[in-house]
Amino acid sequence: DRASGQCLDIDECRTIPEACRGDMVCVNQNGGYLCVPRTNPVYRSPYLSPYSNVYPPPPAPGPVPNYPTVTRPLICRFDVDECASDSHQCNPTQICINTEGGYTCSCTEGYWLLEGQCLDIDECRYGYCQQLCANVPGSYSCTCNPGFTLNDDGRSCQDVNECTSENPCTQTCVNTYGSFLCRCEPGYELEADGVNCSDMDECSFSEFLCQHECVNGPGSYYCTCPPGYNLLDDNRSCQDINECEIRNFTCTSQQTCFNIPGEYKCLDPVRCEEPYLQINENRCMCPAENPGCRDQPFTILTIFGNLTCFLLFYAQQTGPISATLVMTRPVKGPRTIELDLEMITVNTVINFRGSSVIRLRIFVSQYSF
Ligand SMILES: [Ca+2]
Ligand SMILES: [Ca+2]
Ligand SMILES: [Ca+2]
Ligand SMILES: [Ca+2]
Repeated sequence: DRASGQCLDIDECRTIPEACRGDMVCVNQNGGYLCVPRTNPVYRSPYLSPYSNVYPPPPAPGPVPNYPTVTRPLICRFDVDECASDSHQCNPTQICINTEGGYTCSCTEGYWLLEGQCLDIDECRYGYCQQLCANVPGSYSCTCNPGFTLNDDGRSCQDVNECTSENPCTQTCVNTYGSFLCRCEPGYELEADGVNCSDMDECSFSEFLCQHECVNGPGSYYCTCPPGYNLLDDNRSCQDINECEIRNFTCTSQQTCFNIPGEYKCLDPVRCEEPYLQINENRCMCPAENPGCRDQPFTILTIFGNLTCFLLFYAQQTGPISATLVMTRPVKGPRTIELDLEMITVNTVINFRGSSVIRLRIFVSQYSF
């Protein structure tokens, strides 16, 4: 505009025929124009008259934009998985672990990194197991000695109480650390297998255990006595039953009960045979005036005795009118021995010769008690 000396905008929408074609609408701008769709409401109005000469007031200066201050590098939103895309540099023995913005090379559990290689850790060398250890690539396994079980930690061992689980002993079981012991009740002895108990044959230990007979039994033994004896309170000695004293006999009223070890005898009364006369119950005499008595012993004395020693005898003169009967060798009972001991009396001064007999009847019992 020459009058005002200012540049005026040219309204191309009016001056240029068909500035916009089709469905487009021409919108004049300062220094140019725009073709916008007819449906766009923004530029439909107001339509400024190019002749108004009125410039729209310059826009009021807005507030200064508040730009964010940059304090850290920008983070890329989308990580590249180098492990999946096989674009990593990990060693074949290593495993690739993707991280945000990168990746790391690592070893799996049970391996360690040594000079770029993943090598198996020998856990056995480092005492991972309490007892037995077997190293395997990438791992290890612990086992226990016999008598122990592996704890839940897989490393330590604990003693098995064999006595509670299944008693292996036939009698008493004693648990020990790592094993067990079997014990036997009195009267039993542990067999070589260490488990079973067998009866001890106490009777084989000593022949003096019982006076008469030893009977072995399970876990014990007992003594027996032959008929006619009672077992004493010591459970080993036998004592003769005195049948005569307790009147447990079958002798007749004429007989005399004579107790001997293990039994008794019914003794008939002593009878004197001709030409002897009965002096008292066990003595017979041959009167000197009777011619039939000339060469006979003057008296016969019958004595009963019993012996528990089985011996034979000989007589030994120990003085002018005494002698000792000496036993020389064993005689096995039961039996009855009759001994006639004749004592001859000689007097040369009056030319006298006489004799008397002691008739000994000795009952030898079967046993030495
Ligand atoms: Ca290992
Ligand atoms: Ca044990
Ligand atoms: Ca026994
Ligand atoms: Ca008796």
